[in-house]
Amino acid sequence: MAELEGLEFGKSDFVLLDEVTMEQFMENLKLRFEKGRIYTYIGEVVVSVNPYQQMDIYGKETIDAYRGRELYENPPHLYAVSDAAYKAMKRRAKDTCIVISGESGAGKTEASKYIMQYIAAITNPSQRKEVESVKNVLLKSNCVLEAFGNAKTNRNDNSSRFGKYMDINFNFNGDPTGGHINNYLLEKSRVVHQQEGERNFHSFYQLLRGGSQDMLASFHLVNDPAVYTYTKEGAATATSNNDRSSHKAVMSALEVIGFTKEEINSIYQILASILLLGNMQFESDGESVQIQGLEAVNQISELTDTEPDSVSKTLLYRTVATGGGEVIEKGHTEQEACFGRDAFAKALYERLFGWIVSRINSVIEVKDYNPVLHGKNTVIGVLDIYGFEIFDNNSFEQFCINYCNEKLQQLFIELILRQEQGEYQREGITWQHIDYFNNQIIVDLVEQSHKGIISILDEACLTVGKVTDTVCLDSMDTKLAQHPHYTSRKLSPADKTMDFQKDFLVYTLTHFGFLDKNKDMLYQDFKRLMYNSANPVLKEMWPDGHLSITEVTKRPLTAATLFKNSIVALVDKLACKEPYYVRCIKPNEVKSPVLFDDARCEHQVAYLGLMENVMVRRAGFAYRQPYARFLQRYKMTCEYTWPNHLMASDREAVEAIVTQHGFQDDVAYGHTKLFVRTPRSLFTLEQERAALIPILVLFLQKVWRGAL
Ligand code: AOV
Ligand code: MG
Repeated sequence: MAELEGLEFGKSDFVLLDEVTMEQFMENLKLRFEKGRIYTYIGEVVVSVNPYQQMDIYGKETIDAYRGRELYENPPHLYAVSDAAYKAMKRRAKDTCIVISGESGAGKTEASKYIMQYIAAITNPSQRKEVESVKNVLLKSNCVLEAFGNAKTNRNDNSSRFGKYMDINFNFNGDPTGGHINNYLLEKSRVVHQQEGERNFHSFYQLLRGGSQDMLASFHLVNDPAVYTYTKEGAATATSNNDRSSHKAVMSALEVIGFTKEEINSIYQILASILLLGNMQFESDGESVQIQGLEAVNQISELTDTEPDSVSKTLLYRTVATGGGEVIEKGHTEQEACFGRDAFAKALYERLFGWIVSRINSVIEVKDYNPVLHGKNTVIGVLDIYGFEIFDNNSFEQFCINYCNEKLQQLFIELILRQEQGEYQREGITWQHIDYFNNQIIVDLVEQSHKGIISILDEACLTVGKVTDTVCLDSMDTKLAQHPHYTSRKLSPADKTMDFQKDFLVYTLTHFGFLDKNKDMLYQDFKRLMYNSANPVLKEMWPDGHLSITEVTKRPLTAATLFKNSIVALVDKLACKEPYYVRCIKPNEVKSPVLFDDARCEHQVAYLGLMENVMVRRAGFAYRQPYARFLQRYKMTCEYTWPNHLMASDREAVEAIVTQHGFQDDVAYGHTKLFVRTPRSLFTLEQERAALIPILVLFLQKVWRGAL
């Protein structure tokens, strides 16, 4: 509630707006942003606007102010919801989760880090060593995952190019005992190509700019990203990241987490191999294809602990099983060799990333937990995924990212509704249904079997013979033309309004390279090459490399289907936890701390469904409070309750206050809480209380001085 801050900072809860109109909502949001109040509630949901400047609101003092307090006791803050999630977990042994959403650059990752820092700061007061070490690994893992999974995009200098869901486990004391990280679809195409103005993953630049001369020399690298095909596009791109100091931080984080020297070395050997692969060129004499300059082959074989002959052979040939069950070797065309090289580089990086995550998981995994001995093990999950994004060229990754955001939006709708409904039912209060846009129809458009976009894609990918993106798009156009939320460049070529559609997926499909990315093909030979590496770390990353070509499944699941399955599993995981939400808004496109771009912000407020959120929250009852708490705050405003009431229950005492102020028609009495329909009633009470406080203070002073 607004009680702790003056009204010059606007309303600290949108529920308290006089009227729920977009105009008032935006006015309040803007006012608060301009006054440096970046957080505002909608009930228990935190709306956050990226301040694009360092705020002095995350220090120890602030943490102490929020620790163990209730939401309404302090100004809105991430710490308050973190504490609420933590309290629910600790007091009621509930699994909770904090879901952070918003578009690219809106501040999700920063928020997730503050949340984790807060949880780390308020737990383990007795400083037990094992717990401290778990906390340390959890915090350090961020640094490593950002180095390998984030990159500069045109929307965010430190954009997450993977989705992250982290479970933190707690023992009955409420101290962290471990955790688990799930990662979702890393945008690996970035390894081999970036759009103009963007960079490859930070890790490459960190190695090249921060690695010691000795290290680089042993990897056959020079300290200049402009030399490597995969990093040269981003080499001159200015960013706010300091690659050199980050490299040091990552190296030390890897050590703290518990990666061995050999493992750390292997990680960087793989990065080096990828950079060298990228510079490899092929030439064709019309008959066969050769590698230009064999030095790189030797270097890569040295770095990957494989035979030089096997490396060059794998780059130039593939084994295929003929219809008759015969296994033959087929030479690549120059184009196939390039495709194979890039696919290999991408796969190396993707598996490296996956391996790093599972290595971290093996360190933080909860071991020897005995529920009988230790009580229930509870969990707080923190979800920080890649935000909704539209680029000039949208490809498969944007499709997946945006689909994921649709799924989460749907979960939000469902949970917020369900929660509200649940509360009214528990309290025995009849509630009025609120209608709002349900994006189920869009989710269906993507994921429905047979007629959804993913199905149509898969079908095209599994068809033998040449199906091009264009053919596939035509097939989609035919099958989906009637769908109200489907359009494509062909169906509406001049649709420039796409950015401002409420439903994300109504953007024109330019999706270039869609089919290849969905097929995600890597010749089995590369897998075998890596499986046969003498480096145990590398071998561990390629367990499927032992399969021969005749054993390989002919119809592997496509990338989109795998992604869909993982997101469905994620949603199931979230749905069974008590959710807390942080909804992030990006105030402008130019990273300015002062600019509030009204149109852009309004657009985000609309598609995040924040207005509906306020309406649902106010559906009938804007405000609710347990009887005891209400009484404590307002008892001074009523003669029957001050200083103490003599009634049979707190509820009756609350009824007395309400009746005395004449808003009995504006409330409903639940089993444990009072529900107030319009905020105005409460304002009256607040005003009266505010007027009484100075009198009360005078009174108390007199009592203390013994004058009364
Ligand atoms: P995102 O996670 O939502 O985008 P980030 O959390 O990476 O966005 O935020 C983008 C940038 O905004 C950060 O690098 C900071 O410079 C700034 N920023 C965000 N939140 C704060 C804050 N609370 N205080 C100060 N600066 C902040 V993406 O990962 O692209 O969807 O895929
Ligand atoms: Mg992020």
